Amino acid sequence: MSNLVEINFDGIVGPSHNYAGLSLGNLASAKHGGDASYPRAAALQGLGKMRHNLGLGLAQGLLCPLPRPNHGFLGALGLGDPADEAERRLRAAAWSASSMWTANAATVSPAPDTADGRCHLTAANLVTMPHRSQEWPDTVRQLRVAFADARHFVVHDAVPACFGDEGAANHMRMGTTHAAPGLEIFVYGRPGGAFPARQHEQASRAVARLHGLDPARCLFVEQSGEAIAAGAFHNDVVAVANERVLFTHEQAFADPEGTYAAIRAALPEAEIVVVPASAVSLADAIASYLFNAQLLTLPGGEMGLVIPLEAWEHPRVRAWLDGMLASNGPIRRVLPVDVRQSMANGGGPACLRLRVVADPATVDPRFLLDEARADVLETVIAKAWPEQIDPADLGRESLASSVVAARAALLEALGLSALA
Ligand code: SUG
Repeated sequence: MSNLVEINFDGIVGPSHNYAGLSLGNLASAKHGGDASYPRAAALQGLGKMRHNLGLGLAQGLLCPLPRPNHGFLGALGLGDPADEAERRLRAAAWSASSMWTANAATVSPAPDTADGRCHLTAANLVTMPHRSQEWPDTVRQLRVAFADARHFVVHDAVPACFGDEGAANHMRMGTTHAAPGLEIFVYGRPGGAFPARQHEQASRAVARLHGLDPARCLFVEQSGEAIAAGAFHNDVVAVANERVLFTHEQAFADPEGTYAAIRAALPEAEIVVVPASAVSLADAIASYLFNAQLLTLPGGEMGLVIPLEAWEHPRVRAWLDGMLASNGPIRRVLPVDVRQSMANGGGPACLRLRVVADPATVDPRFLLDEARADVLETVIAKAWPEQIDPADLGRESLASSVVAARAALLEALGLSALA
């Protein structure tokens, strides 16, 4: 009997975590570009979130950092001299730990949704941002180890680079339960605004075809231009769904009423919780990352919202959350977590995880977390992760060797040295 549950695969924050200000349209990345970063603290915060969710009784997975600095990327760009300031951003790109945001690793269609009854994953090409465009070949390699059982999983290469794809951050799945056939909602942006629209409609349509989805259970929805212009570089900064609930800002979609109507037509049980701009403006939503939350079905059946501390501490967001909890809505618990190091680069609790509905027994167990494995990770991170990185350190040989050694120690501790 298969036991389909939602497993959240969090990216372990890599040892080269730094603030290089690389993501145009991501306000936090721009604001913190040039700051010192604290990779050890960042990875421990991420691990703390994983332990938090494990403690709620939920299945928890992990994905490992990718090899950095990426010498292949540097070499292909002809970059050699670490002293050349003009090339600073490109060099920083080769050091980016951005694969920690595994919501961008792939788009996932669980087995109940697909024509062949297997769970399909398509790696995201992430072509809009140079530092992210180098992720997918290594991501695919890792996904093919974690989800190697071909009876249950299919891992696809990224779609062609002419169509930008940012993975699950622009994809929502709704249904009566995780194990029931779902409605898959793909959210794309239209270019031409102040900031790049990273998700191309044709990438979403290609993923839906590759996964063998039923067109009657797919929606392709345009993200609102004003949300992108306000800093919602991914849809998961302004909306999140879980089972029958959609939790969204009223300005998330280009046609909000049409979107809600289409969802209700496909899923009559849908409950749509809309946060009005009069209570929480788009600017407040993006500064606090209220929607970059993990909306989770807890073992008791009620839903909990794992939000960043920044949202809990924001007065207008807190007022709205207090009102929501006092009402009789479907979200019964609010659970704040500290992921401040990731937040300063625009990555909240939801960015740090890739959702896969699957039977945990079909996943390579080295990618599943329990308390004992969390202890092992904590020991390796505390010992091997650099404490601090100043942007000027990027390119230094001594830092490169400690970053490489730290990742190697992690892979060894997990029995995953083949990924080195
Ligand atoms: O792609 N930040 C990431 C944040 C990704 C958030 N993911 C989701 N919303 N699902 C990005 O913009 C910043 C890197 C820097 O500036 O150093 C960065 O890549």
